[in-house]
Amino acid sequence: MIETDRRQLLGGLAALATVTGWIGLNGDPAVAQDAAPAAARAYALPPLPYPADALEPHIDAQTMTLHHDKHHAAYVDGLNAALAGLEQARAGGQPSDLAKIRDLTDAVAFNGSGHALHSMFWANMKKGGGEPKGDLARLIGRDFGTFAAFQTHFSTAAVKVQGAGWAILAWEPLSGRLVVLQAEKQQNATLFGSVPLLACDVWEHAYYLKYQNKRADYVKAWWNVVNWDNVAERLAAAMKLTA
Ligand code: MN3
Repeated sequence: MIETDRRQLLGGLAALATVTGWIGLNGDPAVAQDAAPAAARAYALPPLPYPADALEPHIDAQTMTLHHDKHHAAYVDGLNAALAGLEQARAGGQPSDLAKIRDLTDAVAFNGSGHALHSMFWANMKKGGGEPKGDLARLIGRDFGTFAAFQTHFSTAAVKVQGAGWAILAWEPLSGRLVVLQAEKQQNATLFGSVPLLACDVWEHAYYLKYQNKRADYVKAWWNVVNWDNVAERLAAAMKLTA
């Protein structure tokens, strides 16, 4: 399988990661690794799917390199550390061994959501941008009125995230519709069951070097690098889920 196809497949799997849990660890579904020791099931940082300067001038190469190599890597490391901590605590066998369960569980949610969202974020972008087509365009029109109305809704959600977080377009399988969510930090204010399709990172680390405090300018520029084909692939996979 050529590398591009493999990445597209992994991108599709990543779309399902939040609803199925242990998927896309090193690219293999968890079912194939049931017998592996915990260390072999550790999460790994996926490579950027394009050169760091691919999204210039909208997102600069230095920001991309730091964002991926330092920030995303830290979420992967934090997730693995938290899971190792839980494993060690369970091995003690006593409730007292789990005294730090709140911190550890919070670390799984924060770092795990950070890893999932960043993995999707890289795949959500490409040089050239464009406009949604097909089912994605039709459902955006159905659920938001027009593409322009959706863009305004999503952009405002992104700009208005309190502190650090994300704007997210997600498929909500209970009602079978698209929704715009905000995530504070990586994991708060989410909607369980929904499948993220497109996310805009509005942590300052995503834009401060080029845009300083002007988050709205970054969000406006970000639309130029949305990979709508990737979003459409995620939607097709998510729509196969039943509530
Ligand atoms: Mn980030």
